[in-house]
Amino acid sequence: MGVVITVAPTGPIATKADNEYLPTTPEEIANAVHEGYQEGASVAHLHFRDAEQRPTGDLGIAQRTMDLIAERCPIHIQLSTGVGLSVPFEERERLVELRPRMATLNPCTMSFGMGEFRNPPLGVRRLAARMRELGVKPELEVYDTGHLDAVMRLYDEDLLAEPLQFSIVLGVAGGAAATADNLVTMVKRLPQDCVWQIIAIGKNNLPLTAMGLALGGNARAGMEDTLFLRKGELTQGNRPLVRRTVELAKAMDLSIASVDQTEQLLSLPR
Ligand code: KMH
Ligand code: ZN
Repeated sequence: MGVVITVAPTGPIATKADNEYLPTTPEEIANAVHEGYQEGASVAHLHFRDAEQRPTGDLGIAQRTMDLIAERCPIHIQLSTGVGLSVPFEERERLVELRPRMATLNPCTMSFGMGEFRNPPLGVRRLAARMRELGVKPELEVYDTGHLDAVMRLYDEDLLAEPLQFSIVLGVAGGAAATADNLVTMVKRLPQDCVWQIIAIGKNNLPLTAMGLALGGNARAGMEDTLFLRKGELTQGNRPLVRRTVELAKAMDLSIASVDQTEQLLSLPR
């Protein structure tokens, strides 16, 4: 039924000083998502910023952005509960109360560059249970093999409903490196009948996205994962990154999932 393309317009780290085209306000993020949708994305993975471009879990900013997106297109919303390294877990987890179709669930605390990404075991369990209660589908972000084991423990504790939906995140300093070998190792260890995509951070974004597609995964594109279109060339917004990923998939003779097909492919709760 096709490949699910996610647009991730803004992450937790970069600012406009790194790339002036990075969207940070609700309007800019909504416009970037709309452009991604026009290019073929059916899921929008969202982080938010305050007026000083700092990552925020502010529910008002999140709701306003979601409303602006809904005015523009019917793309499925996936909120990041990762939010940003400076935001306490207890603020991050509140975002699921807005009842997006999906939200990320990061199973483990880890180093993240020179910072710490705090995901305490009890908090992760509380968040997983709440997401199940609200019918918010978790996207399970695994940055190393041990994170896969941690997710399967949550599954054994009946905190996750099938089919499990994974993002294999490679290239974070603190997680596994963005190499072909690591991707294959992680893919081999995924449970049967799960849905997955590669999130390749930084300079190996393009080749690992291609590998993910070749191995049967979905794909994500956007300025959360890379600020460059190619070596030395900053991307002028999210549209070129999404367009390139869609072209890549089509060149591999894969079709692009529509919003309706994505709902089925990801088994999104009603
Ligand atoms: N940018 C990712 C590597 C999440 O969205 O839940 C980490 C992240 C997690 O932002
Ligand atoms: Zn994210």
